[in-house]
Amino acid sequence: MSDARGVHSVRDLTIDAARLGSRLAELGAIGATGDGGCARLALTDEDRAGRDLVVTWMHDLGLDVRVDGIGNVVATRPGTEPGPPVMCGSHIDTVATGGIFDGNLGVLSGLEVLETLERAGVATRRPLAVAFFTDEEGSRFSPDMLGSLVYAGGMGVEGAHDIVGIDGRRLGDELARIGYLGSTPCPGQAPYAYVELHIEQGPVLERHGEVIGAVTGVQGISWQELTFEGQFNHAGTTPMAYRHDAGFAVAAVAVAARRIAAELGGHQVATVGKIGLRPDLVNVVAGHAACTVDLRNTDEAVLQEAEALLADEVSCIAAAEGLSVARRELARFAPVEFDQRIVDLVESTAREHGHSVRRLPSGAGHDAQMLARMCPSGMIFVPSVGGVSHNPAERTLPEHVEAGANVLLHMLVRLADEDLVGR
Ligand code: HGY
Ligand code: MN
Ligand code: MN
Repeated sequence: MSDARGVHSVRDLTIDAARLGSRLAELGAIGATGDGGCARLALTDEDRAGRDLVVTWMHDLGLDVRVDGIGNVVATRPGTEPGPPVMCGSHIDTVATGGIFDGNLGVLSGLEVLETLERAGVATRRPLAVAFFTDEEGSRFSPDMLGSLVYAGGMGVEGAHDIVGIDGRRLGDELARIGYLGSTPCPGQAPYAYVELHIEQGPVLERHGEVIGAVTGVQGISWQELTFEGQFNHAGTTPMAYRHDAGFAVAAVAVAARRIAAELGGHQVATVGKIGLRPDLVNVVAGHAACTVDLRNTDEAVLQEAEALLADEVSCIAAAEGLSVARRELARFAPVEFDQRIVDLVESTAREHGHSVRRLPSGAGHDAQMLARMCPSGMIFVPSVGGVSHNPAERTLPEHVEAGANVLLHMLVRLADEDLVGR
């Protein structure tokens, strides 16, 4: 590590918390929802504006900025030696009730680390890269983690371009419309290692009073859309025994999903987050209804059991109400374990800097689970106030933001300078 003022000074190097905080606020103001949150669904005009702002900051820092065929943006600071970069990053697209930290923290902290090193005149052996990946949320275009999935070679870019969103728009057309249909080939270059800083989005760290989470892995994710077809009919004249009420079916699915999660217990979660009825009028029995079901578990076998139990329930509901039902898979990813050495490094770096640390799995999906297909990957969590996320009230204390970004700084430098034999 060549450092103008000696190796010891890098150990004491810290990020500029005020600069990071003001960038989180500035990016959070794009797509602001007026209640402290922001809405920047993937490939919308708001997403474009957020992308443009972050890319401007990347250019201002003199980074080599590349956009690939799915709109992923990777900005690289050269090392003193050639070779694959140590990469950090996350996403800057949000859900409709998004906060300003989910994803944004990892991208802006990575940018902050590179700026801190640049201003301190500290070079690293390996290049350092900070990335934001397209459509991590998957809310508009499923599956989630789509950009990093394509980056890692888990889906072809042409197939991804043909995905149709919940608003009927084609992903490739939207990518071109916002000017982020890039020319850098997919899959992307495999990094030397990948580290993602992210808010926990759950209550564990706060409940136990810890500051840093050494994330052991990501739980399995199963998203599906169920569409029921029944019979439109008059709400007043149709006797209950004569109805084929698709609206009743989606409500029954929500109740069944909740009951299955309770029966399986443990980490099992189930969510019916999206329901649509047609004609969606007070005095018409819904002849058409669609809903989504999000099932997750850290244990793949139990997740499959949850899927099977739900499938049985759906068949019974449809048969009893005289409905047809169609099922469409929206996302399906098995649980992922992170590289043990990276998890250990999160823990040791946190302790070296005096932070309490806990190992825990991630309940949310993350780009790191896709990068783990191509290089040693891991995540740093910081606490979410009240365990709340995907909510305008999403918040992480400034001192925890600073702690997480400094752990990221020292992990990236360590990985960028280690001897290959040391891996
Ligand atoms: O759904 C998730 O876990 C993430 O927010 N994409
Ligand atoms: Mn996220
Ligand atoms: Mn999210």
